[in-house]
Amino acid sequence: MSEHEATDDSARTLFERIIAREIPADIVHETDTTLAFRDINPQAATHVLVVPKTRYRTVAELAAADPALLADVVATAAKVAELEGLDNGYRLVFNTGADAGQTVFHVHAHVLGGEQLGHFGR
Ligand code: D5M
Repeated sequence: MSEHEATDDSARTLFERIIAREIPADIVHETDTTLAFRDINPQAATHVLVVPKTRYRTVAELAAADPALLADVVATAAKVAELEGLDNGYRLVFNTGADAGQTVFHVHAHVLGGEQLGHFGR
């Protein structure tokens, strides 16, 4: 376990348990370093989450500690968009912290698409 895997709590997150196959998920794609699975509460016709297999709490923490792994997450998101046929575009979102409504503190990219998306913000 790296020093980053339990920065503010010792409990394993939901996503670590999905990565370990302890909780079922609808997995879309997997690489050596990332896992992509469907969001349980979809906010668009296509809504997939991409996580690094190593836990960092936020995208800022990931970017500072392991930029190559952040690049892997973005590349997996692009692969998911290709596999899901999001040829007309998609949105990549990293909710970060309370104001953005981040609920799971294992960094994850939301891949949203498959329909015309509304403008984001409030
Ligand atoms: O996004 C956290 C996301 O995680 C939110 O969109 C719901 C999703 N979620 C919660 N539990 C599950 C399971 N078990 N499978 C798949 N997706 C799940 P945030 O950016 O932290 O608000």
